Amino acid sequence: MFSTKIGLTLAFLSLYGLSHSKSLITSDTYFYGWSEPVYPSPNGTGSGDWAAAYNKATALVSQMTLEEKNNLTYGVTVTSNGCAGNIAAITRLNFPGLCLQGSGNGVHETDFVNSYPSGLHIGASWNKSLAHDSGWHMAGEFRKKGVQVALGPVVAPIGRTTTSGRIWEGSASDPYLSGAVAASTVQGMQGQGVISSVKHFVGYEQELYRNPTTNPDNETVESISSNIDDKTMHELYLWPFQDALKAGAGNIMCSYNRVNNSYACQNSKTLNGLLKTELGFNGFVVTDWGGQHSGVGAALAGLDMAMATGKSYWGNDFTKAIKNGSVPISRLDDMATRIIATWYRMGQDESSYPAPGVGITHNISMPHDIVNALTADAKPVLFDGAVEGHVLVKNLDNALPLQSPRLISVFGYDAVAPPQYIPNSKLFRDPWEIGLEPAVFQLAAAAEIASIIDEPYDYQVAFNGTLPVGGGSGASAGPYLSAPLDALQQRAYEDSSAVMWDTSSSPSMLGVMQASDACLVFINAFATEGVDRSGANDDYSDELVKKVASTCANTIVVIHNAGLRFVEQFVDNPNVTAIVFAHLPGQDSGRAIVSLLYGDSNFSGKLPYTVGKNESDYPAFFHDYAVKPYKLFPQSDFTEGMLIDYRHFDAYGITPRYEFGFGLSYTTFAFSDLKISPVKYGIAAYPSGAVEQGGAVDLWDSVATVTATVKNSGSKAGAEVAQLYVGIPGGPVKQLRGFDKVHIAAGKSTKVAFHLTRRDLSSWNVITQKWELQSGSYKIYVGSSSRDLPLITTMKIVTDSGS
Ligand SMILES: *[C@@H]1O[C@H](CO)[C@@H](O)[C@H](O)[C@H]1NC(C)=O
Ligand SMILES: *[C@@H]1O[C@H](CO)[C@@H](O)[C@H](O)[C@H]1NC(C)=O
Ligand SMILES: *[C@@H]1O[C@H](CO)[C@@H](O)[C@H](O)[C@H]1NC(C)=O
Ligand SMILES: *[C@@H]1O[C@H](CO)[C@@H](O)[C@H](O)[C@H]1NC(C)=O
Ligand SMILES: *[C@@H]1O[C@H](CO)[C@@H](O)[C@H](O)[C@H]1NC(C)=O
Ligand SMILES: *[C@@H]1O[C@H](CO)[C@@H](O)[C@H](O)[C@H]1NC(C)=O
Ligand SMILES: *[C@@H]1O[C@H](CO)[C@@H](O)[C@H](O)[C@H]1NC(C)=O
Ligand SMILES: *[C@@H]1O[C@H](CO)[C@@H](O)[C@H](O)[C@H]1NC(C)=O
Ligand SMILES: *[C@@H]1O[C@H](CO)[C@@H](O)[C@H](O)[C@H]1NC(C)=O
Ligand SMILES: *[C@@H]1O[C@H](CO)[C@@H](O)[C@H](O)[C@H]1NC(C)=O
Ligand SMILES: CC(=O)N[C@H]1CO[C@H](CO)[C@@H](O)[C@@H]1O
Repeated sequence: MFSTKIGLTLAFLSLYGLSHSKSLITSDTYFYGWSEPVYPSPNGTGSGDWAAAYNKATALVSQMTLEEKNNLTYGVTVTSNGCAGNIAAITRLNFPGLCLQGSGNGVHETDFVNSYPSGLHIGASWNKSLAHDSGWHMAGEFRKKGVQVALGPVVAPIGRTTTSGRIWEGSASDPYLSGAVAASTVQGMQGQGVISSVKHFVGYEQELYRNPTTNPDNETVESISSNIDDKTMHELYLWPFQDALKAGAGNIMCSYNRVNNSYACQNSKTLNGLLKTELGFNGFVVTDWGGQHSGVGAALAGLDMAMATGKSYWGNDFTKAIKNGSVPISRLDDMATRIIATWYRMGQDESSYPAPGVGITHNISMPHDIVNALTADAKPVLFDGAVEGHVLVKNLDNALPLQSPRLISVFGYDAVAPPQYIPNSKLFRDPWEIGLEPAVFQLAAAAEIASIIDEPYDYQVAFNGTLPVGGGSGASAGPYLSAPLDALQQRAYEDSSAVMWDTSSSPSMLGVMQASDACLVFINAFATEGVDRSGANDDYSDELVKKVASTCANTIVVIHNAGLRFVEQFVDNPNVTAIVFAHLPGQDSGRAIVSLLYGDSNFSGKLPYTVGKNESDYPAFFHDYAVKPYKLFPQSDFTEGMLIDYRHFDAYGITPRYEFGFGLSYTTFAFSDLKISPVKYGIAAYPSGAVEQGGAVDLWDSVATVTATVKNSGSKAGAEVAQLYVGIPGGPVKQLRGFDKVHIAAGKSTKVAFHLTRRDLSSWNVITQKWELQSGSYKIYVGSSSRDLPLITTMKIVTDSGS
């Protein structure tokens, strides 16, 4: 039966001339998964609050010629701006064209814009308002620069592959947290009228083999295939996209990888099926840059726009495919309507919206052309955001906050500003574009090459200065960079205290001044697009910490980490009194850490991933490498299903070093008074509502409300992230299904409420192809982390199909 299905699929694929279909036919024996054909591509319906935009779009598209409609679907190269992608204008109809530009933490590769905390940093803040506000301010800058489509936020990779080079662009190794952050970010960004491109759809979990390569025999090696079962797809990988769609996202970027052996930008099951039918997507799908692998096949499978150019598959030739009937004209009409409707939906037709690319120059010799998008309004969010994403995991005998130290000593390459800093993002440009970049990015470029030709590499540290952001297309550089040592010196000036530093000696040459009240060691863990990390700790940095701790009894370690960083080499050392995961704070890095270290601000961040003790604690620590025996078709079987990160630690009884959701504060919190509202007896097991963007509307109906009291039981004001986990019958031990970050004054209490929706409490039923509430006992846990859950109870649900 399996092979019959494949045979049918293959017949279908070859009928439509999908690229690589020949390879599929000769190599089907090793399939872990195959991708079900879902055709035809559904028209955008304009459901819900998209109706008015669809009416306008239909009217405009009906006036377009074949060539005009076609021109909307592919990128063109322009010299008048430096946008990453451009859609040409249709001047006859007053459509000015579109500028597409990265990324999720600031406007990429341009001047006079801010560099916001990265996705992982926002994830560690567990603060939805912050996600919204930083999205809103950032998008204000995109808008001023004339960007219509901002390429972010990132929800894939989610962190299945622990060392993936792009984990830091997304917010959490958990679908619920990732989805909540993405939804708030989309609302913030689109509130400015900028189209948010939620990426990368779907199953994009490693950099190795993300794109086709050529092997030494000059054969094409296809992209990695993420082979994902249907239940895992819904409950883990699709989940955060669904939240972003519910929040109104106007654009989805399809990813480089294959899903079940079919390229994600021409996979009819994921695009036509999951995205456009099940989730009722009204906007348009754009390829990741260069991610198109067929013309007719991709169009029929649901792709709407090709970037950066349509040269290889669409372009003007696409009109021929329409004329000879390979692609129905209704598909092109739908592509054009989706694109134009999204443009109207965001109000980009208004004359106040800046012209495409007006402020994006790629010529640094033309400063007079540059639009200044900096405003004082963004400052509080840049600073709060930088503060809130720091996570304090060890604080022995209240080593922190520092108590009016007389002398502090500062160590580590990560404490200082880099030797070169060019605000127009040259510093953090794609690592393979070498030139003005400091050497670490050249090292990263070498790593990119090494990863393709299968040689060992070990470049996971940015040695040339503090790390405010990761590398690649998600990088951004602000107007300045507050480095930790600079901010510490400013503090010493204000406090009339002393600071000494040695940030360049190798560990063996380091000496500590005996009179130091505290020794701060700044290290980092670098990651960039294009390369997966070779591990989660490096010997040099570990040695640095150990050497300082060997002579300083109050050693405080700050790690700017673009993903998991192990701390096993020094965590138990009693002289290491405090450890901070500082993530990627953006341009206000230094002043934020100083505010925290000195207690002007309190730590309130929580880990958005699990810190284990060893590589073997994780189900997929390194990228998949399964080329042989498949040779030209690398495969990544997601056999762990739902069990990534804490779900895996729970399932296998592994004790983490620091669990998901963990983080200390300068005060303490106590939880009490758990209450659950009664659930209707005999509630329908399945949703029955209409499908609008985001899926069946009643998936978001509230089924139960859980409340609890959180008390600040310490002596300082602070903020706590109350977390709710649910054990769904038949599912993982527990899954995050609610969180609420609240400020509480010392000694005071506050009530937190979690509204559990039908979706929160359902499992994906692969037979009925619906979300299903389970009849049975649900476990409900509330507390301060995934392993500190003092409030536990059960909630019984009886559905109309159970008893
Ligand atoms: C991939 O294959 C698995 C196993 O056959 C199936 O459950 C899943 O629905 C497929 N997904 C896609 C997107 O084709
Ligand atoms: C899309 O709409 C057009 C025009 O109404 C129609 O001809 C076509 O059949 C529709 N396509 C689908 C898949 O429903
Ligand atoms: C379509 O785009 C091509 C390439 O940019 C351009 O030469 C042509 O004039 C455009 N056609 C129309 C009708 O706008
Ligand atoms: C969440 O972020 C917003 C916006 O930056 C900030 O005003 C608020 O204080 C933060 N909330 C908590 C509880 O930290
Ligand atoms: C590799 O293959 C391409 C096209 O298939 C060909 O143009 C090129 O000359 C080949 N290179 C070598 C080194 O054989
Ligand atoms: C129709 O045109 C497309 C694009 O030029 C081409 O790829 C395809 O082979 C053509 N099909 C037929 C049946 O002529
Ligand atoms: C950049 O602008 C300068 C000054 O107008 C000009 O001389 C130079 O040719 C431009 N460079 C590029 C790459 O366009
Ligand atoms: C960057 O750091 C490396 C390793 O320490 C060093 O070899 C290189 O000279 C540094 N580059 C710059 C520009 O400082
Ligand atoms: C801790 O620091 C003191 C110096 O203050 C040193 O004598 C001692 O050996 C250190 N302990 C460890 C475990 O390194
Ligand atoms: C994990 O365990 C192996 C085998 O004991 C060891 O070689 C490795 O260093 C450990 N990794 C870490 C991060 O401690
Ligand atoms: C954000 C917050 O709660 N900050 C408080 C941190 O604690 C100090 C006292 O140590 C308070 O003054 C801040 O208001």
